[in-house]
Amino acid sequence: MNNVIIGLGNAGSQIIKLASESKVFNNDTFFAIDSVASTIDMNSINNLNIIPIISDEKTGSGRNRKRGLAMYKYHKSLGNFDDMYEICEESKNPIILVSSSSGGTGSGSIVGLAETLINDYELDVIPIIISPAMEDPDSYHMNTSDLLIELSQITDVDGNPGIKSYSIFRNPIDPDYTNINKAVVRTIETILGYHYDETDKDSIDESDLATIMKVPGRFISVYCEASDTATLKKELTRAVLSGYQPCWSAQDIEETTFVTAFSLSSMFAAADFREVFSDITEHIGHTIEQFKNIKETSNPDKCYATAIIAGLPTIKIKEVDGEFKCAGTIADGIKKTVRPSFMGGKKPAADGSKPVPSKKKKKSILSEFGLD
Ligand SMILES: Nc1nc2c(ncn2[C@@H]2O[C@H](COP(=O)(O)OP(=O)(O)OP(=O)(O)O)[C@@H](O)[C@H]2O)c(=O)[nH]1
Ligand SMILES: [Mg+2]
Repeated sequence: MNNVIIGLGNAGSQIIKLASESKVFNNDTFFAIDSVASTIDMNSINNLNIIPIISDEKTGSGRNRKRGLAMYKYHKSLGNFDDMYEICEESKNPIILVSSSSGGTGSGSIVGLAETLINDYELDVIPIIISPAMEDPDSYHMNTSDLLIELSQITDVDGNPGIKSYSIFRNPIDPDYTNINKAVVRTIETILGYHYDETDKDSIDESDLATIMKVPGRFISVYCEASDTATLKKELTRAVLSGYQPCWSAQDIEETTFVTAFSLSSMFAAADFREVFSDITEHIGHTIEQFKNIKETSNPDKCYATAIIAGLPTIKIKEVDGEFKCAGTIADGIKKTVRPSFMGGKKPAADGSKPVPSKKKKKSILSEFGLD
């Protein structure tokens, strides 16, 4: 059985496209669902399944989540997802869903898809949400709040919260998404178990990962590689404490029960293990479970590690005042001028001679509209 990974909207589709090009995945199935067929170039067509959800002549949802959800429902009613649902049913549980929160297509349709998979097919889903940079416009943040609320309201067939664990990335201000998209792909590889080498020392297996992924709340998951363990330690610490997945706060340390899974593959992994993760563990409080995978390798020039920290609270959202302060008219705040009476008199003739007063004053047409 293989995994199913589904990207929605532009951000979701771009990340899925990158994942489908990764050599790490093994026989997994990738779907990209977007309202713009051109999101994915034709070279990707062999690796991933593209499902366009275009409803009419207008492409995209223009950051309109309701429209994104409506397009999902419309295409669902046409049976356009039936093959995908069937593959999901036959695959490993959970199903990974990737979308940005800020747009319309992905942020709207992911709610409908998650609901369908959870309720109609009784599957688990793990949403990986790309949230906006703090500096992004208010509308991005409003869509994010609405998405997170809607996801939290999905219940399973027993009435329990439908989404148990999830991951949230925060986009950089710089719209070059190469690095964050790579980081998302590595997170998916890690939670699906692709970076744990077989070992006779401590090991993380599929059932351990299943346990970690059932821990309610947000998780942070990173994979790093380096040529030596000192550099690896720095990379890992940076990725966990100040990476694309927002870190927990000092207050969260008091209020959170952590579950961790750390893996290290290096020449002296057993001896180096504690040191490599020491900066991270310093920031972790009460831990109910710790999983480890320690693999000693024969390559002195390459080491790599993963860290999953689960059970975290959600991210701090930028709260936006939804009131739209509507602009006034074209002349808003501009006062009508009052002219001195001499400015309203007849202009001198072009040759400089004084105007000759007419004997009988003719009433101007404009006087009817208030002008003398
Ligand atoms: N990390 C990442 N973010 C992206 C990418 N493409 C767009 N974004 C961000 O995603 C947000 C917009 O979401 P999109 O995924 O483009 O929107 P959509 O789901 O296609 O919805 P529409 O509004 O209908 O186009 C913005 O914050 C973008 O900066 C990407 O490839 N990677
Ligand atoms: Mg789009």
